[in-house]
Formats: sequence, structure tokens, C-alpha cells
Amino acid sequence: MAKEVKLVGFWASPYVYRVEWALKLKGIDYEYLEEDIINKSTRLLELNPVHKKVPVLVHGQKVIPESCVILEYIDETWEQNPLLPKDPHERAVARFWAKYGDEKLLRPSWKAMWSIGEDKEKAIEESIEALEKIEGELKGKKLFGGEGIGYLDLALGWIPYWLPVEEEVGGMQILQEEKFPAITAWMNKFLSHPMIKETLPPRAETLVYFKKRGETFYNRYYLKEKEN
Ligand SMILES: N[C@@H](CCC(=O)N[C@@H](CS)C(=O)NCC(=O)O)C(=O)O
Repeated sequence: MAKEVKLVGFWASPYVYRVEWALKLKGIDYEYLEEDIINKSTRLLELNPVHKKVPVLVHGQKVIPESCVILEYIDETWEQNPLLPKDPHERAVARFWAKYGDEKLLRPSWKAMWSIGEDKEKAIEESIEALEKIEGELKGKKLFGGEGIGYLDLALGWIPYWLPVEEEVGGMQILQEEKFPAITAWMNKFLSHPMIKETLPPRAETLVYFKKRGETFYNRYYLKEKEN
């Protein structure tokens, strides 16, 4: 019988794992549907006609795109193991940092991986600056969510696994243990969680995939940008 909850995803996408982790933490039974994000299926184009991206959550007849929007939907629909704090201000703070992480760290660190020269240096600098701010927010806490993994841990949960991959592929250093002790401790704690450990893809495959994607981006966008 078809499952009521379906997740359309892609195995190497940091955005998709946020949702998988949330579903698992809530103990929700779901069907995972793998998407080819290069040759997108009509299923994806119909489910997410606006952005045409994964993840997409399908709950019965309801379709929800955008990973952080999905996290909130999951948290409001299934109340067990809450992800967001109860207090409205704390909720706002968690949402603020989730958005900050996407805009100020995820994007520049991705760009740093495939650009060169001054552009790469600038993107690395931006990423380090963002990490400094996140370090300040985390100081004194083991997890962003307090005792257990919460919304912000999931939203930033790409950092412990994907950022070191980006560093290796891009031949660069962004994370530094001495500079970011709170983030380093949080990364280790997050990665040692049995459910997180179990769900992450094999590192070697992710490295190969990111190298390929990095080249595509470099050729397709970066060189073109430079020509114009
Ligand atoms: N803001 C979106 C970003 C999702 C996203 O960028 N997904 C990538 C996979 S990592 C994708 O589907 N890319 C396809 C494309 O860009 O055409 C979210 O949080 O869900």
C-alpha cells in the first residue's frame, strides 16, 4: 500500500537530509523517492513547478517544497519530539539562524569550492565570518536545540558532513578547531548521533559527486561570468 508521506529527494543534497532527519526523529513512516536533479522527472516539475528543486514532501494530497518550510510543517503536523522551541522569541531566533546559515555560509562555501583566485578568497572569507557568528550563537550550548536535536541543528546539520567535503574538493580551509571550539564539539556530537550516522551517504561517493558538480559549475557559470 502506498505510504501517506513521501519525500522526493536526491542522495547528495544537504537540504534533503534535513527533512529525512526530521521525519526519522518524529518516527514518521515515509517513502523515499530518489530524483535525478540533472534530468528532472515530470513528477518533480509537477510537484515543485516554482523552484523545480528537491526536497519536496508529499503528505496525502498536500505538497510542501523548501526544506525549512517542510521542517516547520512536520513539526506542526506531528507534535511528538518537538523541533522548534515553544517560546515565540526562541522560535524566531532559530529561524533567523537557519536563514543566516543558508545565505551566509552554505552559498559562499559552495561558491568557494568551485571558484578561483580573488573570488575564491572572498567566498572563503565570507564563510569564515559566518562561522564566527554561528560560533557566538552556539557558545555555552552542546546543541542548538538544547538537550536534543532541534530545528536549528537540522537546518545547520549539513555543516558537519558537507563542509569538510567542500573543503577537500575545493582545496581550502574554512573550519578550524581552535577558532571554532563550540562548532567543532557540536559537529562531533551531531555526527555521533546514531540516526544521523546511519543516514549519511558514503563520503567517497559524495566526494566524487561534488568534484564532478564543481567542474560543471566552474565551466558553466564561472568561466561564462568571467567572459562577459
Ligand atoms: N532552498 C531550497 C534549496 C533546495 C536545492 O537547492 N536543492 C537542490 C539539490 S541540493 C536542487 O534540487 N537543485 C536542482 C536545481 O538547482 O535545478 C531548500 O531549502 O529546499
